[in-house]
Amino acid sequence: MADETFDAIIVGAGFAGIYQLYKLRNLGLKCLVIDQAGDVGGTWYWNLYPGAMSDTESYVYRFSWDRDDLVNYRWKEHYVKQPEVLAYLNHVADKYELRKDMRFNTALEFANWSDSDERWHVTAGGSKITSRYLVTGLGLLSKTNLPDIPGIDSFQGDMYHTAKWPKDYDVTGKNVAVIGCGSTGVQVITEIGQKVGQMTCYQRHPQYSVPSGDREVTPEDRQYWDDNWDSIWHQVFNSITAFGFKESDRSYHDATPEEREQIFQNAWDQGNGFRFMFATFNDIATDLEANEGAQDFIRRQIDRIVKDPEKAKKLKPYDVYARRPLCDGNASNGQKYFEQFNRENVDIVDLKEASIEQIEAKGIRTSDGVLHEHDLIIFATGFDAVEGNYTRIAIEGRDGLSMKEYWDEMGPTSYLGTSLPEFPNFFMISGPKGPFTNNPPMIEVQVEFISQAIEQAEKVDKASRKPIEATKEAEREYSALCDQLASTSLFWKAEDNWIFGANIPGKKRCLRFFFGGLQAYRQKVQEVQENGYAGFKPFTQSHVASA
Ligand code: NA7
Repeated sequence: MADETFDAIIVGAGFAGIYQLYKLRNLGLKCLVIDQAGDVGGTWYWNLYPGAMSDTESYVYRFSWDRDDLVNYRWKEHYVKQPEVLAYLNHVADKYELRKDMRFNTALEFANWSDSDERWHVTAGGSKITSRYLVTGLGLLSKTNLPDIPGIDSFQGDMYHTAKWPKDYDVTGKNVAVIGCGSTGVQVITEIGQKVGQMTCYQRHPQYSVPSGDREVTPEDRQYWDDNWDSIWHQVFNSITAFGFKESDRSYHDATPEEREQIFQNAWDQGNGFRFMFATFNDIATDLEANEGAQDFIRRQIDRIVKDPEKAKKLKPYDVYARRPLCDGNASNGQKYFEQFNRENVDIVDLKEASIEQIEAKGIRTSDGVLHEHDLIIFATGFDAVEGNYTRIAIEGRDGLSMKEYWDEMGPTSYLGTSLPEFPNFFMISGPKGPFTNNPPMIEVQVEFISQAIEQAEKVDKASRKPIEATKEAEREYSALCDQLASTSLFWKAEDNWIFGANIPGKKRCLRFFFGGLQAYRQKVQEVQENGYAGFKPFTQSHVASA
């Protein structure tokens, strides 16, 4: 049987795949989205754990391009929870009838570029398909990290990674272990503290978590947003983090001790981890003294909140505040993360004092000889982030070169976070060295760049058409730019940080993001376009005309 043919295959049906399909279909291309999940949603399809929410404020955790939805599609609170994000993405898929070009329960098994017919040859869900373009929207965080703990298979209770959480699983009354206190762990712990019988949190590094400040959307909030959508999105796309707040342009060193305290307090009261790190002062993430000021403030909040001094001691971080900033939501009783540890049924094990030695039939044995009995173990242990999603799939560029081989040699590089030399007509959304920002606006910028490049290539007549391919030189220069932008960041100093691949044994410790912010990234992309797609081999009509 002849292979099915498409103009573009898009892998992933989350924010990225949905918008990419919408854009490429509007160009008149015959597209197919494939996803191993059973429906749309991407990250939000899989992450069903209790407390799952976006820690970007809800009004900027959506698509900016559908103004009608911004005004007419309502959301309840200042932070969207997993069911609401999933419902929103389903709504967009329905509204634009996207599902007719989507195929679910269909994993990408193999993709290979052939120079002879200038097409991608793909095996997915057992079928063979080909396309001119291959675009991946695999998400930054989808390959789970399950630590290799001795005895893990002997546990007789239930055991779930948060990203593989069974729908409607009930934790009520259970004796629960939560391993990992990152973004996810903080959310789970906050949500289930009041429901479980007993909970022990196994913490390797204490966290600088800031409350989200979540609350219901009021008619005044709604009115404000509806009156200001243009300026809201203008600000987002011209900011660093794209979180909807104005980043501070003031140095910590230019403020008096009283002003610093007030500024930190205001940010803490208003809520949001990114706001606390980036809207207080402009040097928290780059200047150690400023960073220590922020650390000290958060430690004092922990001391103030947590009544048991022993628990407070374990919960207080002393390392640099330079991981992805965390923020915790409100449980249904209004309690936040650190307040959970005032509950009698919630305890904490400091793994630096007693590490996990093994998992046994009845629970977790720590190195001090104690067996902590549990009937549920929750692994909130994160992901093999960024390139982990790519290297598990066999995507081969020119001459059978796999992405894994390419990155084994080069490290997880790219040109603009979207393109790779030797991988013609291939684009990544949220690939390595993309901007470290709120995801939906960043996805929009990349999808629009990719769509415009494809539009230019499609204008060339078939006989003279050339594939779109980044040059090695451009990739090298762009990587050097990323390194330069990150060189002053304190993020390098944080241990086991997934942003540098340091949370997974054996992974290369190097930069995986563009730290210049969304505005600078947009400028870079615009420069590339204005200079005739500089850094790509010639592929547009004007290239053909001048050849
Ligand atoms: P993270 O942020 O990578 O956090 C994973 C947590 O799991 C973190 O606290 C780790 O400890 C802990 N961990 C990992 N392996 C182990 C082992 N072997 N033993 C004990 N503890 C362990 O993942 P999340 O899912 O929380 O968040 C990922 C992103 O998803 C987040 O940034 C958002 O963008 C959404 P550590 O602190 O490194 O010592």
